[in-house]
Amino acid sequence: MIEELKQIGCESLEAISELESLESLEQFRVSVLGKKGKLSTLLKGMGKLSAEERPKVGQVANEWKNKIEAALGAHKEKLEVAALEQKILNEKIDVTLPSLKSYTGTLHPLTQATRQIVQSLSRLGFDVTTGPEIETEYLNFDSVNIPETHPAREMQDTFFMGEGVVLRTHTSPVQMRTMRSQSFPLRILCPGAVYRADNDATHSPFFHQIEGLWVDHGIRMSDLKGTLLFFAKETFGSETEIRLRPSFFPFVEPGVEVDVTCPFCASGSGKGKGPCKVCKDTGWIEILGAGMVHPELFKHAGYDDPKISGFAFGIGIERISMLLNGIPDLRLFYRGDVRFLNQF
Ligand code: FA5
Repeated sequence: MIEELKQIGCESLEAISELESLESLEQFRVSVLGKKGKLSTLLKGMGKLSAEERPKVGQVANEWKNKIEAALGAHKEKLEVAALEQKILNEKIDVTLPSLKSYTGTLHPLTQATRQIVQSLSRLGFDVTTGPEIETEYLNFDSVNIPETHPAREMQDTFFMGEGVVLRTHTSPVQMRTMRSQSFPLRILCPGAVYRADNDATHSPFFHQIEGLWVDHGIRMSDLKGTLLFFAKETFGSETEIRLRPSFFPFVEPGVEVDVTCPFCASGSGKGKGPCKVCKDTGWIEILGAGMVHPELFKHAGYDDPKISGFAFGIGIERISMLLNGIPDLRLFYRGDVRFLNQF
C-alpha cells in the first residue's frame, strides 16, 4: 500500500504542475483528495492491515496528502496571479479614445419666457412677488369679486380640495394677498403655476401665468395701455402694435382682452399677409386679459382712499412661449422629452 501511495503522490505532483486553469485544479483536487478520490479509496483498505502496519501507512498517507495539498495551494496561487494579469491586460484603458460627451442642461422654455417677461417689466419698476398654489376659495374667488353664485366660477374649471380650499385657478389672488399685507403705491408681478380642469392642445390642467398690478393715486387706462405696449414691443419686437377689445373679468372695470400684431405675418397695422396658421390671417393674436382694478377689490384689500386706482393684467406664459418659439402643442412643455427641450 505504501508503494501505491507513493505512486499516487508522485503522479499527482507531476500532474498538478501541468494544470492550466483554476477549474481544472479544483476538479483534480476532488479526484485525488475528495471523499471518492483516489487517495481516500485506497485508504479504505487500511482496515485489512495489521495493527503494526496501520500507523506506518497512515503516516505515509498523511505525508503525501500534505505534499499534494501544498502543491495544489502553490499552483493555485500561480494560476490566480496569471488570471489577474490577464484581466488587467484585457481591461487596459485606451487613453487616446475620445471622451464621453457631457451634456449641459438648458433652462426650460417656460422659465426662459417668465424671465424674459419679468426682466422687461422690471425696467418699469415692477417687483416680483409670489403666493401659494393651494389657495382659499375666498382669496381665489370672493375677494376678487367672483361671489359663490357668479357664473365666472364655472368658467374657471376648478380643482376643489374641500373645506374652502382650491388649487388656484389664476394668479389674481396674489394681487389680493399683496394688497392686504402692504400699503400702496404697489407695482408687482406675480409669476406662478395655476390649475384648471382643462386638457387639449392649447389648454392644460397645469399652466403658468404672470399677474401684473399697479396701484397708486391717479393710475389711468392710458398707463395700462402704455405698459402693455412696452411689454409687447419688448417681447415680440419693436414693430409690434397692440389693440384692446372690451371684455369682462369680474375683478376689473372696464376689462379688456389684449391682442398683438401677429409676429409671423403682420407688421404695424395688424393686417395679416397670410396664409398664417397662427393668427388665421386676421393679423392679430390674443395674449392676455387686463383692466382697471374693480373698486370692490380695494374694499376687500382694506384700501380706504377715494383717490386710489390701479390696473391689472394676467398673461398666459405658455401662450407667449408658444408664439415666441413656434410650438404647436402646449403639452410638449410638460413631457420632459430632451429632444424637445434641447432646442431652446
Ligand atoms: C384670467 O385668468 C385672469 N385672472 C387674467 C386677468 C388678470 C384679467 C388681471 C384681468 C386682470 P383667463 O382665464 O383668460 O384670465 O386666463 C389668462 C390667460 O391664461 C389666457 O389668455 C391664456 O393664455 C391662459 N390660459 C387660460 N387657461 C389656460 C389653460 N387651461 N392652459 C394654458 N393656458 C391657459
